[in-house]
Amino acid sequence: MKKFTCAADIGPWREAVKEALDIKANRFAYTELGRNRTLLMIFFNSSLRTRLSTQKAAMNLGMNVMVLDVNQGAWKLETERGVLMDGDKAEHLLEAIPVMGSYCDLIGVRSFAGLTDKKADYEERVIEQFIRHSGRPVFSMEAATRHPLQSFADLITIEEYKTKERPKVVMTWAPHPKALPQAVPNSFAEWMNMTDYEFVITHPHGYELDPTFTGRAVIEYDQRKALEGADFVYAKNWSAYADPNYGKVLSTDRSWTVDAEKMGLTDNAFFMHCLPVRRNMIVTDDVIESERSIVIPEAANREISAQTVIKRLLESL
Ligand code: AN0
Ligand code: CP
Repeated sequence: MKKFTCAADIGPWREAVKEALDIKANRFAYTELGRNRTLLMIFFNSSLRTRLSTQKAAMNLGMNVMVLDVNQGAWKLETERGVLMDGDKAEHLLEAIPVMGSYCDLIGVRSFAGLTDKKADYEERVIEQFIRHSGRPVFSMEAATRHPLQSFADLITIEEYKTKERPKVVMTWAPHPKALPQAVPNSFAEWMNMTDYEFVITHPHGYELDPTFTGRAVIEYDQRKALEGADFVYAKNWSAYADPNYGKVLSTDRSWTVDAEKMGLTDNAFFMHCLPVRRNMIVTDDVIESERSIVIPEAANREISAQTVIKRLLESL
């Protein structure tokens, strides 16, 4: 594997999950693989899980790890070519990227959608420049349109907890006060569409995602109907994708919050969320604290998805 930015990069999903579960059972089996290799993690946005789980995964493989928070202590970076740099940005990504590449063997990048220029976001201009100019294998730690390390961890988690061959998985939009990217729901849909699970997406009108990602999913505007018989409920907020409202919050309607009454419509479903989650906006305290909530093991599997991906990237060096 030479890069990891989307579902296709992982190849056959069952093999990937099997490899991940083998790693989970023996996570120190490959401590020589990363010896004298350096991972550089670059964050343009905040993180708790991605930062810690990816660093831990690299350490499990014997790697050295460097972390750069671009917005804390580095020069402010210009990302667009052709700009007259007479403002507050002291350095261009086109110099910064090959310089960063010269200090490491692998690069992880977190760069969220700006949510103002849909074309720029969906062209993935930032991570694509890293792929083109760093000279190193690059993996996404959430880019503008996808969060594949999260989706891979989600898939591993569903495979661990499912009790039916083809579970019903329902991804539901839920309210949030701030505009969030579509990366997590796009990516979750992309990974679910690789499987043969029953997959339903529910959201209010106006929150339709890019059909390239939703693919074969059934779109159901009635949240209660969507939840009937669900085995997994995957809650997430996202801002509007469709024009002219790209990147906007259209509703904070709390009738979409996942609560115990709604979980009662499911087939005793497990509750999932990528975290961080705003309690009583996205999900009520009692649901996230219930015994059917698997948000903590889901987050723990981020170490496993990252280790599987970094292992494969190291093997390609
Ligand atoms: C981010 C998002 O929705 O993309 C990161 C989630 C992993 N969430 C927030 O910014 C709250
Ligand atoms: N789920 C996830 O990626 O969390 P962080 O934003 O804390 O990394």
